[in-house]
Amino acid sequence: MSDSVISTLDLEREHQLLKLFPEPVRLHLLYKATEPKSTSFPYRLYGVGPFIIVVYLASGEVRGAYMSKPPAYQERDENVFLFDVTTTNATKMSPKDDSKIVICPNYSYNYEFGNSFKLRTETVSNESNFHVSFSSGEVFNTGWPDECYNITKGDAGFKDLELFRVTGVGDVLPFPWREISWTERTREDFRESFVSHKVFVESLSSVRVLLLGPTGAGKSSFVNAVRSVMFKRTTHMPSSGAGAPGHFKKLKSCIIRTGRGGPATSLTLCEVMALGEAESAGLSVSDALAVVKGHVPEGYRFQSDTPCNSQTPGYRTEPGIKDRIHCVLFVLDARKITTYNDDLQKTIRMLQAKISDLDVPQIVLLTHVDQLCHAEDVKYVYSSRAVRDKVQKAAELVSMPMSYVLPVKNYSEELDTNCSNDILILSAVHTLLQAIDDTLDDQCVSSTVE
Ligand SMILES: Nc1nc2c(ncn2[C@@H]2O[C@H](COP(=O)(O)OP(=O)(O)OP(=O)(O)O)[C@@H](O)[C@H]2O)c(=O)[nH]1
Ligand SMILES: [Mg+2]
Repeated sequence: MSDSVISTLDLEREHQLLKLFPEPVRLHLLYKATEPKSTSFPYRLYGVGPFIIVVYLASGEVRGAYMSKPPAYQERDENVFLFDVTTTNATKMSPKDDSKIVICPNYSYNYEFGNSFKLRTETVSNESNFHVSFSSGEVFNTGWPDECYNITKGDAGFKDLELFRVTGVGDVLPFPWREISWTERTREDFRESFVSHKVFVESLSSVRVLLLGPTGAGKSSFVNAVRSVMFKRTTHMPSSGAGAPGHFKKLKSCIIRTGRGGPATSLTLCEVMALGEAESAGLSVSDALAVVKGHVPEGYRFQSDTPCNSQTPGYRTEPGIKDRIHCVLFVLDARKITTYNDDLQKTIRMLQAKISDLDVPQIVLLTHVDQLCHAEDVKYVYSSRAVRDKVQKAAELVSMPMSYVLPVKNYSEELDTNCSNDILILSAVHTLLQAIDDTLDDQCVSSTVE
């Protein structure tokens, strides 16, 4: 069928129709009755299935049938279903009878879906004539009234008939699960809103975001990625990807600047020792909480077996609002989300519960998504089924809604930044700052009320 032929199926109905399939699918138009140059209908039904036949009635109703394989003489198709589709809903119905195709000796083809939907086609001089009949019949319970249409004879009740091939779409979903505009304009808008962002509380020039996660998850790389976006070229900090895994053991705060040598933005990203994959290893829950509350001095070297306490040099006994952590970012590797061991999951859940008690917002950053969706450009992350599944798994792991999980790709091997990746990183920064603003706003309102 030529590309210029446009289906009668509008986008809303297509969207509803696609929902009838458990797996993501795409529809390819193979035949359209009102297109004069169409090849005959039965000919189009050969080859690889599955197929759907869609009948458009002048009343606005759209009905049809699905066949899981190309029809063969008198052969049953166990997976056949009938459907009704509106702009807001699609209903699937099973014909209780076996669906069968009857090929008559006089070269007319009958496609029967139980008694509910019958389609007889006759091809004369390479042109197909149709006779369509719908019947509810008590046994079939489709709710369809008994109706018959002779299609090519210009029956008043009939508008069009189309045949589609249904194909799987692999990793790419027919509709993205999060909307974002991947333009240069969006990148500039996000950058501008970040540069001009002012913390809601006047006494606070910068908010502190703590990155918590297992070793190799991409904590240092995220700090690096945010700096790279602002510097408009990839930057490399000694802590990112360098040394043996888990070598980073200090509390290190990085003020993000608007550019190289530029003024500070309102964001400070704080790194600490990685969370251990065994209970006794890595950053302890008590040390993590001490950092969140603002007790731990900059540069403090963590030790798994000795917690930071009031005897630690530089320990802040009465931390102020500027010493505290204003948001915790759990950094997790999308490739490992289903294989993180029980000890790590337990630590994350324990931290979450205690951090919630401190009224500090928490967000999940899901890294390495570029290695899941095999897409060259990260603008496909929100159309990737694999990424969506991992976002869902991450949300389940931390018992948070999916909207709190932000997929990113950190700059790792590239020398230059690029628009889509910058947008993904800047949108994560935007979400962080918004979550902090909302929490501070809420805290200010409650303290005023008290
Ligand atoms: N492809 C890809 N590689 C990444 C991504 N994030 C990090 N990496 C790579 O993963 C490795 C580990 O990243 P780091 O940023 O050092 O991890 P970390 O969480 O800081 O680990 P520790 O400092 O050991 O706690 C490095 O080689 C990074 O280049 C990502 O989103 N995509
Ligand atoms: Mg690191």
